Amino acid sequence: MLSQGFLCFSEFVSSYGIIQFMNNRINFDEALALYDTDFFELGDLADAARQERHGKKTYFNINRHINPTNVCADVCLFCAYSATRKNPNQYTMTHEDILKIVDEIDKNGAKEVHIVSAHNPNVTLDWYLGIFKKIKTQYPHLHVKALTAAEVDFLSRHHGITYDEVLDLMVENGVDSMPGGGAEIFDEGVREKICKGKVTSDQWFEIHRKWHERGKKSNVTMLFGHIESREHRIDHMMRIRELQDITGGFNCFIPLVYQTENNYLNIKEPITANEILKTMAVSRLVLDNVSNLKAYWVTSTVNLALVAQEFGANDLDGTIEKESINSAAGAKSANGVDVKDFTDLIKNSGFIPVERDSVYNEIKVW
Ligand code: V47
Repeated sequence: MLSQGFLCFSEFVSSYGIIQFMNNRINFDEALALYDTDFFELGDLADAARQERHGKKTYFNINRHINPTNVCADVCLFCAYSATRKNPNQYTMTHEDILKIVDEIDKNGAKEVHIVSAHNPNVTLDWYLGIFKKIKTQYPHLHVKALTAAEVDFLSRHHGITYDEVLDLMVENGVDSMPGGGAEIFDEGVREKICKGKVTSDQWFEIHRKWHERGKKSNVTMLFGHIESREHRIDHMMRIRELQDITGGFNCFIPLVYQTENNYLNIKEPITANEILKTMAVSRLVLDNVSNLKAYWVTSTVNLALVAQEFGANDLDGTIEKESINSAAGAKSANGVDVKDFTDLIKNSGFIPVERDSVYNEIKVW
């Protein structure tokens, strides 16, 4: 019934009600039609779906991103972080450097450390994995979210071991969950243009499926606002929904807004706020089996992330403190936000700030 077009869609929603609408799983064409729906009507639908699951609660955590090296064997045109591209300042941290940061953030009350690196061919497998064991031994209460599927694929290729072996080593060394990076856009044609040679879409899903089969959770991202179309975004969401139906292992979907600076994609027109909010709303409605939708303020700005709470988002990531990948491409995020300011912003926008742990157990209502 929804596929009949925009007017019928509106009529359908008003005559059958939002809950009735939400009991129908949205197909590809219907998802595409949502983009042409009235902006505020779409927002209301996404908000109703959000409120049904989470009410007015907005989750965040006290975390820190660490990016231990920017030396990269892969070539992604959207990336400004990799030192092999436009960034001449190579760095590779030692385990001692990393532990020093972890010690600092632990003292500041962080509950999670998020560790994502470039694909560095000059360091050992133990450089990548041994750090997790050291963190877990010295700070057993910290949740370690680390290694994207792109890194897992790189380690497997570079060190001649299988995905299963890399994933087993991650578990052995204390990785608790996997971040959602490396997903970019799953459409193979777009991937060929923006990140040729990196982990393929099928491999990305294989790695996450194997991780979920180990009883572990992960996130999934989507890099949007570059050369992809709305159809590519919907295809991306549909592929996620399919694996989630099987494993239930994704905690959270994170649409990452493409940052335009210092990279080789040369996108002249940044995506509009309207299109960002519509994409948030559509993903809330399409991904009916992924509980959490993150408005990652580092790439969307804090202001738009706050508005996104009314377009389906129920999670604002965290205080972050420092981040290098998105800020290299122009995101104004390098120094994070203070927890008091962060929670005040959420409250003043009409939502309830709830500190969570990395797997969405509630820690404190602020
Ligand atoms: O995969 C790279 C993206 C990702 C640009 O799991 C860019 O909780 C925008 O995965 N503009 C890494 N984005 C970051 C990531 C992430 C971030 C926050 C939370 C979580 C989570 C994961 O950064 C990469 C890539 O898609 N990225 N360059 C750019 N120019």
